[in-house]
Parts: sequence; C-alpha cells; structure tokens
Amino acid sequence: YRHSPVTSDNILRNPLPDIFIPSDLSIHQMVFDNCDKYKDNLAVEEYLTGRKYTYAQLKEAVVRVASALYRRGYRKGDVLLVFAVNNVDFTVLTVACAAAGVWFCPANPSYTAEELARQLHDCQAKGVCISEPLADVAKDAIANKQYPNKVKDLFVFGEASGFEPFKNLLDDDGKAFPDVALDPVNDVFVLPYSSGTTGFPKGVMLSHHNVVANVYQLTNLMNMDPDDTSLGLLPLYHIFGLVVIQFMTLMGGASIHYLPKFEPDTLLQCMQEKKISVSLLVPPLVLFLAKHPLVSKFDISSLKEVLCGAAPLGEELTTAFTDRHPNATLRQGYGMTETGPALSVDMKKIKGSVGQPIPNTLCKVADTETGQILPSSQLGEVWAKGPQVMLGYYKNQTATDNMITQDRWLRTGDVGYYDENGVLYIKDRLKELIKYKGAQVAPAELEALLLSHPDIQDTAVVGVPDDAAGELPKAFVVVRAGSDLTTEQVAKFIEGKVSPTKKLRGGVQFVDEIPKNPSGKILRRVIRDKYL
Ligand code: 4UV
Repeated sequence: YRHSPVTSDNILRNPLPDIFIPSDLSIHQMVFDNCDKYKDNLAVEEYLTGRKYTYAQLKEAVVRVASALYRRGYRKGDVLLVFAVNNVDFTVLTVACAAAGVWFCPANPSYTAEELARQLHDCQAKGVCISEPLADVAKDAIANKQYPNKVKDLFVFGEASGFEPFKNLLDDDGKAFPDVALDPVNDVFVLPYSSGTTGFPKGVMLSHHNVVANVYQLTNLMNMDPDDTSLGLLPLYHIFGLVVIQFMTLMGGASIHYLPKFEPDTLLQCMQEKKISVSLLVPPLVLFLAKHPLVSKFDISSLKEVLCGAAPLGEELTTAFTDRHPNATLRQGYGMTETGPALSVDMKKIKGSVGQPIPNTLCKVADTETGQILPSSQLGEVWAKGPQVMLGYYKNQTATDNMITQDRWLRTGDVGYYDENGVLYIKDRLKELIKYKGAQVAPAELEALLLSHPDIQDTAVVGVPDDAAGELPKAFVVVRAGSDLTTEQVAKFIEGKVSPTKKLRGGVQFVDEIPKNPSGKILRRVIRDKYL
C-alpha cells in the first residue's frame, strides 16, 4: 500500500494506491468502448414496456441521435435540457449529447412550470426533450415571460402535440455523426442543477473527465460484471442515477432495468423477475426494503450489492436491512452533485459510516470558523479534493469561489469527523440545503416564495428530522401586524407553486422574529436550537 489511511497531515486517503484515469477519454468514447466489448448483452431495458437496447444497439442509437442533433444545428457548447422520467432513450440521449459536445442539462420531472422556466432561462437551452405526460408543464415553462428562454426545438420521448418525436432522431442514418474536437478535462459534459451551500439551484459544470474519473474511481471499488442486473429506479435527472446507475452499470457490461417511478408492487415484481443483483438506493427505499410487509411476498434474494447515499443512513436501519436481506451487502456512499458525485464509500461494513475517500480523492475536516485542519474525532466541515470536483457553477464565479479554494479544495458544507482508522462520519450540515427523501430542497427558493405573500413579513425554512423521509421542510413565519393569516393558508399558498418534494410537510410555525446575524444572514442553527 502506498498510503496509510490517515497520515501525519490529517488528510484522509484510500488505502489503495491511486489509479490511472485517462485524461483524454470522453464519456461517449468510454461507453462506446464497452458497447464494442459487450455487443449483444442487454444494456438497458424499461421494465414496464419491455423497450430495450443491447450494447451494440445502444451504440448505433447514440450515433444516429448525435448525427440527427448535428443536422439540426447542435454544436459544441449548445445546451439541451431533458425533462423526463427514466427510460431507455434517456441513456441514448445522454451519451449522444456527449458525442456531439452538447451540454446535457437534466431537470427534475416533478418540477412545476415556473421551476422549469427558471432552469430553462438560466441554462439557455437551445432545445428540450421531455416525457409525454410532461408536455403541458413544459409548454407553460417555455411560454413563461418572467423567465424568457431560447428554446427552439421541442422533442418528446413518445408523442405529444407540438413536439417532434424522439423516434425521428433515432431514424437518422447516422451519417452526419460529428467528429467533435473535445477536451475532456475542460469541456462540459453535463449541467445538473444544485443549490450547493446557499441560494437557488445553480448549474453544476461537470466535465467529461470529472465524470469519467468518478466512474473509474467507483468501478475500481465495486466492479459489476455482465451477469449483474442493476435497478434503474432512482431518477436519472439526479447525479446519483445519472452517473452511478448509468455508467457504473455500463462499465461492467451489466443491464439496467428502468422504472419511471416508485410503486411498491411494481418495484418488487421487477426485482424478483429481473433478478436484480445491484441497487442504488436512498435511505427511504432502504427503509421500505427493510421493513415493509409486502417485501416478504416476493423473492428478491438475488440482491447482493446495495449502495445507499444522498442522505444519512442510520445504524439501526442498516441492521434491520441486513437482518432481512442477509445475502446483500449494504454500503453507504457519500457525495454531492458538485463532485460528480461520489467522494467516499464504506467498504468495511462499518455501520453509520460513509467509509474512506474513494481512490484519487483526499478529504479533510476543517474547523468551521478558522478553516484549520482538525485531527481525528473532532467535528468540522468536510473538505474534498480530487479529479471529480466540478469545473464550477455556470455563470456564477462568486458561488464557485465560495465553494472551491484556490488550491482546488471543495468545501462540502457538511459537518463530520473521522475516527482513528481514517473512516469518515457525516453528522450534520452547515449549508442551508434540506434533503427530503434524498432530493434537494433549497430553503432560499421557498423563502422567496413565502416573502411574495403580502401578509408575510419575514421567514426562514429549515429541515426538521423525520424517520421516513430524513427531513421535512418547515417554515418559520413572521406575519405582518393586523393580518389574520393562518398557518394552513401559508402551507396551501406554497403547495400549488412548488414540486411535491418541496411542500411544507414539516409544518408552518408563526414566530415573532427570525434570528439573523448583523449582515442579515438567517441563523438557521439558532432557529433549530430554539424551536426544534
Ligand atoms: O448534490 P446532492 O443532491 O448529491 C447527492 C449525491 C449522493 C451520492 C451518495 C453516494 C454516492 O456514492 C454517490 O455517488 C452519490 O445526494 O446532495 C449532496 C448532499 O447530500 C448529503 C450531503 O449533505 C451532501 O452534501 N448527503 C449525500 N450523501 C450523504 C449525505 C450521506 N451518505 N450521508 C449524509 N449526507
């Protein structure tokens, strides 16, 4: 071993030697190499419809779609926004955009028209590609005058009036497949949105190399093979699904089985019938598999590897899961959109821990006030460094500079410590982000909406702990003098305006004032300590 896990400098490293990650490899080349290798193996399949591609067919479809995009005027640096649920053509389009040098910009399919309009406006997409049932929301978003956009092409997986069927792109002869000069280290592959440490969602510029690196780092630890079947349930718009489900599976020559949404019976049927062996999950899904009575009616004993991330996985839940599914190894991973996403994975089955940094990644714990590096057992902010750290936020240098230091350390905004073995534990969050079932809820967004209500004078939204969902957004509200506004009315006011994950499920509480520091920053910890 080249490194000891914790060196005298208090920087955490993987005990394995660094791995070689090619810096000239682009995403589509990485996928194509596997398509050539695994040819007739099943690559992706939709469980509900049976639509599927083998590896060879996947490559052919990617070539056709990239060619079709080129014919329609798409050039390196153009942005295509994808507003869709999981389906096999999502994967085709992801890789086709990479080949065409087009920035792939995924949006949460549960977004309202206004939420989508903001992302369309910010990313300056030239086109959108949507799932059939989302046509009306997408049309409203495109027509939004407050957030104007540059969308000229409308594509749909399936059919919808006013949208060109994606099938037309698949019918291209592939002859205009572009030979794009790509610099994998500096050219953007994907632009997912994340609120980061503060404010509204921002475009996260991940290069081809950021993502290639993360896939190499993970496959070095958790290799899949062609006999594996992987569950495609987590949404592909989110970085965990987008990178880890899609590319980790494709690297191993295994197959992905897509489901468009969580539905208990269908999920379990899919796991039983397809003999799912590898699943990426978030804690509420681990809870479901660990405790729901329905699970006993199905044989899901094929499950052997589960990687759980996006929110804390408690010890008690880990035990409940492994007691019920003894064949399966449950590992906790830790990461974020801004780091492509994985930073650490628990390889030693230490309950409650997120393990050690993955290869080629450094982590340290810094004093939250002074930035001084801390020794083991002390709580502080986790900082990380590695080839997966994003290029930066799109058109937002200030937010980038606040998160990444000059020597490329990224401040995660998470609070944790490491033990004497160099194993990391995440305990809390410094940043304002709330996680509902692993999905991001940005308090700033809800606060801005609440402040648009004429009777609301001030507000702060924080996450309250919840066993099933992790956290629930709760609003503390200062009402204007003389108003007869009720807490129910406040919750209703928000409900219709945001995607379901952002509803104020944690409740609304009226307070006299919102604690703030002298520069007006909301003191969320004070609110939590005082009221929760
Ligand atoms: O930006 P994001 O929505 O990204 C994610 C990414 C999750 C993962 C998890 C394991 C992997 O192996 C992997 O590849 C990707 O959720 O939210 C990032 C924030 O979510 C919290 C933490 O606050 C991050 O900054 N978070 C993510 N994983 C964990 C977590 C965890 N295991 N424990 C506690 N908090």
